[in-house]
Amino acid sequence: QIMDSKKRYSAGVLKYAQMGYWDADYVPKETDILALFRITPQDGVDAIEAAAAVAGESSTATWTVVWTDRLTACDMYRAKAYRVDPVPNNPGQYFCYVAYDLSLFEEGSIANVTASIIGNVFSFKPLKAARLEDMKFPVAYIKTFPGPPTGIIVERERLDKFGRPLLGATTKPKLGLSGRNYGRVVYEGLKGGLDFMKDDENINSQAFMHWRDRFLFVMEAVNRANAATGEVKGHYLNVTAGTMEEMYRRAEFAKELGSVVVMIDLVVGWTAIQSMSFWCRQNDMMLHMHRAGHGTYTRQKNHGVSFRVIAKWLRMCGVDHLHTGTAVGKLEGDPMIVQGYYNICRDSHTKMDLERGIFFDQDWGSLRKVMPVASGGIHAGQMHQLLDLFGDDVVLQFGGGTIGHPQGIQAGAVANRVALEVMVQARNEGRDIKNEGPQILRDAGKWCSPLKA
Ligand code: CAP
Ligand code: MG
Repeated sequence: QIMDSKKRYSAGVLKYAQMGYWDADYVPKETDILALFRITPQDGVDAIEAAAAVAGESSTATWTVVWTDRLTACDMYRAKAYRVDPVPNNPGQYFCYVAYDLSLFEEGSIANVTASIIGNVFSFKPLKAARLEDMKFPVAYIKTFPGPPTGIIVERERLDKFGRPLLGATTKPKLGLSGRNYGRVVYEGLKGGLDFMKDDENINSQAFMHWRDRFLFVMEAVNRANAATGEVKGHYLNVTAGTMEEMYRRAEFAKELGSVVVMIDLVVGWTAIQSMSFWCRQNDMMLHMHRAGHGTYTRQKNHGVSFRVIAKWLRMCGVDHLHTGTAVGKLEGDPMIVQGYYNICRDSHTKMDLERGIFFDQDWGSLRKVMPVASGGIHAGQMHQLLDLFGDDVVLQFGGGTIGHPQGIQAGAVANRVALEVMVQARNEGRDIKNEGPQILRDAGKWCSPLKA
């Protein structure tokens, strides 16, 4: 098989196993970084050779042996593919496990991790497709990241809200509102009973509403809603912009206005995320992360990067909130797999759990926990399912499911808050909310007309 594949590809391409990037006897060290790739080798390419190539190209190798290897501690620096298993029910696909020595990576830099692990291999000719399914980081490496600036426990203390999920909503329409009208939507949602309102991923500073207008009207709405309800509420002000300088400027203004939280989109990139996290830590602010764009590389099951890996990287980068999926809403997501993402955000120690797509144990050291955010096409009628799937430490976010309410925005917020409160109460009384949920909601609808509507 190796001879055949050599014929198919230019000389040298598939010598990686021979070059030392495959070692079936290798036992990963406690301090190694591990990666699990799902690879689909080209027809005729041996799976072990392909796995060795992945290890090679994501660590030290190029397509041929180079003299200068001898000037380095190459035995240590070579990543080792050490296990290859066929993927059940997916002919032609293989899980390949690769171990990397810790000294290959700069401390505290996801940019550096990604440049190695996903730098070259995804367009590598001997593979039809490749997907990074999971990674394991040693505690020694985890400890080089400061992690979430606020975390779940401190967030709840600052909000003074316990024992239930938090409620939010994305302001809609996504684009086009003026600052004043935008502020009205925020006030109505918060006054009606939501804990947070939120900017959408693509609202930055457009002609119809410059960012300063938005920030001013939004914070006026937040302050009025706080005064009217006696609760601590917030709005995720999206500071995503074209340069770091501009993002800092917007974040400073948000802080000056008394906001407790700022938001960025995943598309700003790893270094920008770590920089904003650092800023939030310095300024006692929460960082809300909208995973805009992730579907371009997380959705396909045979190619790209799994969202569980993205969630791990983001917890290390240090975000306080992370969009992690709903399983029941408008966007793609298998319930068990989505629960796996939630575990990555909230566990102190994530256990291997193949049903939830978790391939490795992960000790999070003392990194704070990320509050997962369920968002995307959800509404009050699904409250029992959401509570059953995700428990209390989650923000349930209903954009259309608040602002599209037939009786208005405030009524939409009331419907969500009442649905949540009755469901939490029923659960706490030991009722089977998964099955009785719809009836519990109908009963509450008898005395709450927004919920009934
Ligand atoms: C939701 C949302 C969010 C998605 C993103 C939207 O609005 O504002 O961007 O939740 O997906 O634009 O679709 P609705 P995810 O509540 O009106 O659906 O959270 O999975 O990253
Ligand atoms: Mg959105």
